[in-house]
Amino acid sequence: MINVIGLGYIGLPTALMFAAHGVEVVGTDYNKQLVDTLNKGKITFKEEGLEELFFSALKEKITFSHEYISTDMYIIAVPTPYNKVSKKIDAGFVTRAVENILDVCPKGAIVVIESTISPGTIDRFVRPIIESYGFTVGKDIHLVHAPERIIPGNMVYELKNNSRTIGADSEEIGKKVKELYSSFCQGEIIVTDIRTAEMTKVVENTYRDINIAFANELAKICRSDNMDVYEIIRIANHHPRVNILSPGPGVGGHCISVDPWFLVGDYPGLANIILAARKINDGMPEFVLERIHDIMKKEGITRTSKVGLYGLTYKENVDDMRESPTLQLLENMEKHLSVGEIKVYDPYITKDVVKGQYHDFDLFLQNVDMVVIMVGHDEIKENLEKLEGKVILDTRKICQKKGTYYL
Ligand code: SAJ
Repeated sequence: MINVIGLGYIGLPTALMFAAHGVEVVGTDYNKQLVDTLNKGKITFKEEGLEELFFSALKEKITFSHEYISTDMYIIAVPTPYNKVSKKIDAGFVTRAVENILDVCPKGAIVVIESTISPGTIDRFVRPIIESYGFTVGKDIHLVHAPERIIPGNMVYELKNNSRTIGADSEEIGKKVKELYSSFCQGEIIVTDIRTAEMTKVVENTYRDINIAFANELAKICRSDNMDVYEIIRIANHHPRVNILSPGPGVGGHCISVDPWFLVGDYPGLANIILAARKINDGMPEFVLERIHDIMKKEGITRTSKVGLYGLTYKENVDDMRESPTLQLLENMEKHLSVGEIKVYDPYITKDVVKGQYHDFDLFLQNVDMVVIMVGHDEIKENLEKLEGKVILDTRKICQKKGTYYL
């Protein structure tokens, strides 16, 4: 039996996947309301294929609780935010989960940490806790780091098909955990040591952040000298060894915009490209604001209230707003004391979260002259004809209509 700690974006699909493949699972979360919802047979967030997975898991052995149980295998999937000032990891959720496990687990238990952690987190924060309980790591408790790699929007597929990394102190434990994940994972499972696994995960997300920053910097260069960045990237990517990602309004989400900071925080003076990339990507919402300003002037739009931002989530077809470029843009506007007028709409966000928010696409469109496409949800892709007559700034390059403005 395994106890999965943390039933959020990673923990829930993982718990369900194990259960659907015959592993007995108890899913634990300190949020009682979330546990109640799951126990009532309702899913807690939208994700392609998650509901089906939920129902097949429910047919097998899975229960949800807000308590930790005594078993010999734990999987921790709790958040690992970073301290906004020091840029270092805040490992508080992970360490509290480990303490709660130590209160109930038998000797010999394996504790797998799936949450993304900066290199050295297990050495610095987790091993000392275990020792303070009088346990010996590697004998009484075994530690493993098996970082998740799934992408919101395609989680269920990727959970099954991606390859994975497992970092363990000994080959024997690594092998045991590999066998467990093999119950559903069809990708290659690579066993290594813990520090390598920690670093590899952060490196993967940092690679993507730097690549996106490069695309964003190219967008700015091309804008300044009247070149088409999309055409340039398209052609460059025909080179067999070039693969530049797409420019956009900024980088959101809880991973790519967060993990590179761990390296900046831990290796100041060494993490230079990484820091520059973070700054470029964090500066994109401001660049979009400048574009809006220029286009308004050019088109004779004098009131911000006639401008509408389409999309509040950090990317297309998900309901996740963490670190979203649109929220960053609105924050920037607030700094300039000019928030409140601009209109906002996102089909995935049904609650009121910002001022000037609409919940009906047509009504939103009726009230604006200019639409800024911040997120390329399918809804807008399938309804581009509704933008007829509007001034359009498309930060995602999804609209081919003549006269559309881009980054
Ligand atoms: N973005 C661009 N241009 C691009 C691609 C993305 O501007 O060409 C933006 C997106 O719009 C979004 C942000 O970057 O705002 C991040 O989105 P994403 O789809 O690239 O990644 P995430 O954050 O949803 O998921 C990532 C994935 N990591 C990698 O691809 C290396 C996923 O595999 C990880 O599991 C996840 O982070 C995580 O939890 O670490």
